[in-house]
Amino acid sequence: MSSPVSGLQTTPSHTIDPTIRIGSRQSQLALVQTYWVQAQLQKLHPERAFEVCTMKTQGDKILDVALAKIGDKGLFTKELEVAMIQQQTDLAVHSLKDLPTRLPEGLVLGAITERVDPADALVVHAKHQDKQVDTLPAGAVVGTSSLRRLAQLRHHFPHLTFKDIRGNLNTRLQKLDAGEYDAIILAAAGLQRLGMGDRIHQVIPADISLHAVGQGALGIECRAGDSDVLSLLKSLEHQPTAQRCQAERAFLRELEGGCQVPIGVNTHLEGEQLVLTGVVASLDGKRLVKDIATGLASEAERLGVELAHRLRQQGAQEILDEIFVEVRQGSPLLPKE
Ligand code: DPM
Repeated sequence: MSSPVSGLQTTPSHTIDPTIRIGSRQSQLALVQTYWVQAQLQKLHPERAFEVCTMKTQGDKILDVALAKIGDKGLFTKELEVAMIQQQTDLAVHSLKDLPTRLPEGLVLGAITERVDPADALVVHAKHQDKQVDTLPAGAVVGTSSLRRLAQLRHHFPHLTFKDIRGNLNTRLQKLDAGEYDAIILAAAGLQRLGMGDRIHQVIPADISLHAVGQGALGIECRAGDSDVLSLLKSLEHQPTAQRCQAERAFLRELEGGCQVPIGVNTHLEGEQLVLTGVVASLDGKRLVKDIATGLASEAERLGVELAHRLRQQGAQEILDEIFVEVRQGSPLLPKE
């Protein structure tokens, strides 16, 4: 075999970069987040073109079944992932907390954006304007479909009643205002991103409820081998958020928790150190194991795994195994439908 003739340029001297196609769910919150990512990319890479392609996920279609019952492996992400694998889109913007900790073969997290407030927020009916989460009356109906919120709140306030709530933010707020619930719990981040931060009545303190893994941050997923998109996304990565979320996701992955489990976290950075708090609680709120691990932020993954092992030694696995059965059998401890 002869080698190629030296000096001959085989790549075309002029290639046109293709438009980058961004996949998104169609919900108002998803679109706000996706258009934000598109605008950031456009600003940082003005020579490139970015286009948004919207699609419905399974989670958007099944609105009448309690979240805890449908299982959660990629409920809000799968269709977006299939589109990337089939080359119909190039990246997908997710609320990081909706993105499973194990991604399909061939896809990676290309960037984690700067986190906004990851806390949960209490939104109350007008008649409870003078109340806080700890002063809601016995029997007050709290709307949530999150087992994490339910288990932690039940632990502190066993006199509250929990009722399932689904639908987008506007629908939920309407149901609350119509009197179906006394209060609802929502992520502060979602309300703020939709310009409804004024509905936040109380930011729930971390000692009452730890937030979900990845809450308040966006995760941008793309094909593992797509070096063009990976390098574009690098410009959106917020390193401190990414380190915190790596620890949180490693913690959840190690406990083999899906999106719908009573597992909560909190993280903060102290110089080079990362502090990770994690909790696992039973549905009746009676058992709650919680611990803190501190280590180098550069070893975030390891820290998450370490904390998971520690909680397991304290009984977290038994609690999680029990919940798995309770969810499958439709336990009366689940939020009422
Ligand atoms: C996940 C949960 C919820 C969403 C479970 C949890 C809340 C479900 C509910 C994994 N995804 O938090 O324990 O209470 O009915 C979701 C929201 C956001 C992303 C809305 C919310 C916005 C905040 C963010 C739904 N996914 O939590 O109120 O981007 O972090």
